[in-house]
Amino acid sequence: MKRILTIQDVSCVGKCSLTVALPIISAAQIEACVLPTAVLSTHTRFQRYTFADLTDEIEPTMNVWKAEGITFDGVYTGYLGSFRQMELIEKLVREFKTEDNFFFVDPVLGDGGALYARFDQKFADRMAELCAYADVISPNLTEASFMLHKPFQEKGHTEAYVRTTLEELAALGPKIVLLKGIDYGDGRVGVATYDSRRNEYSAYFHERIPGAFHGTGDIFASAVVAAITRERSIADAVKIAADFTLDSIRRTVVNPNARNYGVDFESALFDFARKFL
Ligand code: PXL
Repeated sequence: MKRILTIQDVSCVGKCSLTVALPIISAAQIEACVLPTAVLSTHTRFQRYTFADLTDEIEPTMNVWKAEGITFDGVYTGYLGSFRQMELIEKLVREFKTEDNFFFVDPVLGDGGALYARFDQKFADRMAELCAYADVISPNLTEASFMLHKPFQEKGHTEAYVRTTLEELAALGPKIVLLKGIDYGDGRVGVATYDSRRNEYSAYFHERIPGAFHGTGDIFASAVVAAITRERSIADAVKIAADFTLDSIRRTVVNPNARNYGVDFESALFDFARKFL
């Protein structure tokens, strides 16, 4: 069985980060190891939240793994809580990255043109530096615009804009860029992909369901990581992950009593898992 390490927070209530990454990775029959960056009562889009920073645990934990000879088929980072965490993650990658495994950075910073609570431009700049170490990054357009110091454009993108943005993100250092939230104004939304090694561009579009859905970036990233780990191509991984995210949103909007703090990916998990039998 493959083994991956995911580094992000535990939001105790709120369907995001580790509480979605763990079941999704497990459903693809991959061992999921965790390095929690913080424990929050609720994610930071709730009005109130506690935040217990776990930065000091990172180095001792990684030293134990190193001494025990533990290896990973992939390392996947999501929401990070401090500048020092990024420095320690760079160290972890130097220790655990080999020719045969991958480092995936979901540069969680914001959405809808704005940064999440607790983050500022400096944090986005530091995240851009972390992306240099990655094999694959998966920003949305908000995160791309902050990391690149470009104005945010929600809709009506042109092919030229998308290509330039992909190339600018690749210039940060990652081999492959997955850029979420592309909208050519035809009612669909998509993920554009650029493989800088092969100089290949592609895109996958699907129906846009109106509304903002929390945690969908984490669902998408976890599903892509799972599919890559199970040796799917990048194009297949993007399709599997985007379809699963859309399915999760669909199953949420049909429920009139849904609490708007995360989507019902649980209802879509069985169909997702069947792709990895
Ligand atoms: O879904 C991204 C995310 C992860 N973790 C925490 C968050 C958010 C988004 O707001 O607040 C703590």
